[in-house]
Amino acid sequence: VAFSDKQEALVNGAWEAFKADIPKYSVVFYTSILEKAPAAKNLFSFLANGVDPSNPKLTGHAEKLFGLVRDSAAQLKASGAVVADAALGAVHSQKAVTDAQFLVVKEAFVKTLKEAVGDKWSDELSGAVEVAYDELAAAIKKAY
Ligand code: HEM
Ligand code: ISQ
Repeated sequence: VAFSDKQEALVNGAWEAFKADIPKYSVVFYTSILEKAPAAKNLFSFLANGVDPSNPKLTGHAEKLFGLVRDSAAQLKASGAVVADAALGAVHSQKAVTDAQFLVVKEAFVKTLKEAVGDKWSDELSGAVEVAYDELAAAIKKAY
């Protein structure tokens, strides 16, 4: 998938907006996931006591996922393809993560960035972050 300098810059800008308040946006992210998929609570041990923004595991996992999508955009711009760690594929295949679950996380991810970016949100930005997420998800699933 071809990815332009502009698209990469848009994804980087969204990442910076998320990083400006990771606890706040982590709450938006997990709350959105749990609304659509309450069973996700059982997948992540750090959600056992609810969505607690002072739990470093909770924010750390969110930061890692958002950072990987940003890396995905950089890879797309550099080479037009995303390669995921074998370990990343292994974790998700072991947990038998489904396409439906990838979609729930994607929707929560886009919603969170929309809130973080505020009035700088655009169709072009939405499209760029969606492509970066979808290509990363495809790279993870390749390992199944
Ligand atoms: C673990 C990233 C989608 C469920 C991980 C880890 C990473 C990661 C980096 C291992 C390291 C860590 O624990 O921080 C991603 C990315 C995704 C994605 C980039 C999308 C592009 C999903 C989806 C689900 C899921 C859709 C299902 C709801 C899990 C589970 C673990 C995990 C259950 C193991 C957690 C644990 O027990 O520590 N993911 N993930 N992931 N992921 Fe994902
Ligand atoms: C999927 N994989 C790893 C970490 C995550 C954090 C929040 C939501 C989904 C995730």
